[in-house]
Amino acid sequence: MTSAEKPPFYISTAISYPNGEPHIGHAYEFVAADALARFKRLDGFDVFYMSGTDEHGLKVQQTADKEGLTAQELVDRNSAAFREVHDLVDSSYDRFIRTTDADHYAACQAIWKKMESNGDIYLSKYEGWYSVRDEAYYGEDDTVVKSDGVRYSKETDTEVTWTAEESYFFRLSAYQDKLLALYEAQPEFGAPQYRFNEVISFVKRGLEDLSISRTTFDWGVPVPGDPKHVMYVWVDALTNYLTGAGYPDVDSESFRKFWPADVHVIGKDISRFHAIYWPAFLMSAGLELPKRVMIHGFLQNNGVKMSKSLGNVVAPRDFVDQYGLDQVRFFFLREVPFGADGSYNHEAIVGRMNADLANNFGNLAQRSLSMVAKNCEGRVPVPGAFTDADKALLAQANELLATARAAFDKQEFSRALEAIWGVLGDTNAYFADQAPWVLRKTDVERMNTVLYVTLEVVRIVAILAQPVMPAASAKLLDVLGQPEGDARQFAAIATPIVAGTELPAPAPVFPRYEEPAEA
Ligand code: ME8
Repeated sequence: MTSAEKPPFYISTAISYPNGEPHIGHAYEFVAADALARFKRLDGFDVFYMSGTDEHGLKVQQTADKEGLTAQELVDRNSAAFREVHDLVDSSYDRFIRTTDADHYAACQAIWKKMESNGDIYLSKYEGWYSVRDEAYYGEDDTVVKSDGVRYSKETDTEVTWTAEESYFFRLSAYQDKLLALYEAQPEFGAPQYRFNEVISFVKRGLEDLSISRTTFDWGVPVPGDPKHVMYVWVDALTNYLTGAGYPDVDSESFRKFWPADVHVIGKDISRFHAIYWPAFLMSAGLELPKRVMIHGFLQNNGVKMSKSLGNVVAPRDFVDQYGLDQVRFFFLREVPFGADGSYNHEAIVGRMNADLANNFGNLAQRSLSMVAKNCEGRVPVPGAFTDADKALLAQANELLATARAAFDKQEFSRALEAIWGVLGDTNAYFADQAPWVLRKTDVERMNTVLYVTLEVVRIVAILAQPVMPAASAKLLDVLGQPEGDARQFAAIATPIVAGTELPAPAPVFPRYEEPAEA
């Protein structure tokens, strides 16, 4: 299939604030979105996967001031650090957008004008509380003065400051009913349900118009026709998803192909921006809405929120260096049901590495492949007639694609991996039960059949594991004699491994984690 014939799939992550260092939470989101992007590519889709950095706003400006840099210098330095994390975790983005990119300015100004011509933007004065950390406005009732005399947002515990200035407003209040109608018509617009429900309740409590421009600083996209205002950073940030698709050129091939986006992958702290403001802006501009907003939970270090002051922020690079990239990717997606909050700690990672990867998968592959190397002249053996046990196991392995597809379509990565590892568990039991090392002496044809069936399951699992563990799966597919390209696409699952295929010498793929010796 040429890319023009393939169905499109547009997936995005949030764009990160480059005011600080990337942390594990960012890496987690990149890995999840990347796994889905890879899954869809292997499943025959023409994928556009975008990530990037959210470079404007007061938070970035203030950080730059503190560091004695211009905002541009700060974002140039830190944007690169976020991009490096993508590369570190082998995230296969198609575009890394920076909101300082020229085409993004054009997109922001175009959507602004559309919303304005639809009568949804008016000039007034904003007076209220603003959290620079959250880049968000809060009503007085949503704030509290604590014993230190400082006023905080109740919800996010970040300091708020009084802001009074001329501002353009977006008529968000006019969208309450339309948004509720959207949620009703598309119950999977937001997921998981429990996080989406919070958004719905928020909208039901009533929406106020939203201040969407600022005049007290200039690090932002100028408002068309009134350049003393810059756009509120969230108008600018959300619009990145349109820019990536080619907006404002709505007739372009890419826009026609990729908009509306299939899924925006974001964290729980920014669900309102994505499931309330964003569809409202798009409705106002007369544009189609993304199909889904997938809201993931937060990763915590051993159950404790990561924070600089606690000194428990783990740099993605240290994590990957310690455990290995595929191991980290697997852990992220297997350990925590996507959507829920999760925790990482050394024991949990080592448990997954050793039990799921080294034992259940690596050992099975290595034992069956070494037997084939020694006893079958290094070629995939010719199987005899399949027994019921063989057939049952092969059937289970062949059903995995449908199971994984259904789970990935809902971003339920851990469910897909659980099903795959369930079949691996059954294959290990089968291998132990059939004892091919005994059959070697008593019934060579049966040994060949058992080895064939085992290699076939390992092949299917290796193909399905590619989105989560690209490097290890590729190595396994190499030792299974499966050439790069079509043989590794999901469509190849249905074509069994060919008896007689010559296999290279097997090499272990999943090392056990050994604790470093005490110094
Ligand atoms: O929110 N665990 O940027 P950001 C998991 N610029 N995910 C986490 C996390 C954690 N501990 N901490 C943060 C922004 N995240 C905006 C987005 S999109 C148009 C603009 C997630 O750098 C967070 O929820 O603060 C968000 O999805 C992403 O990391 C970037 O966060």
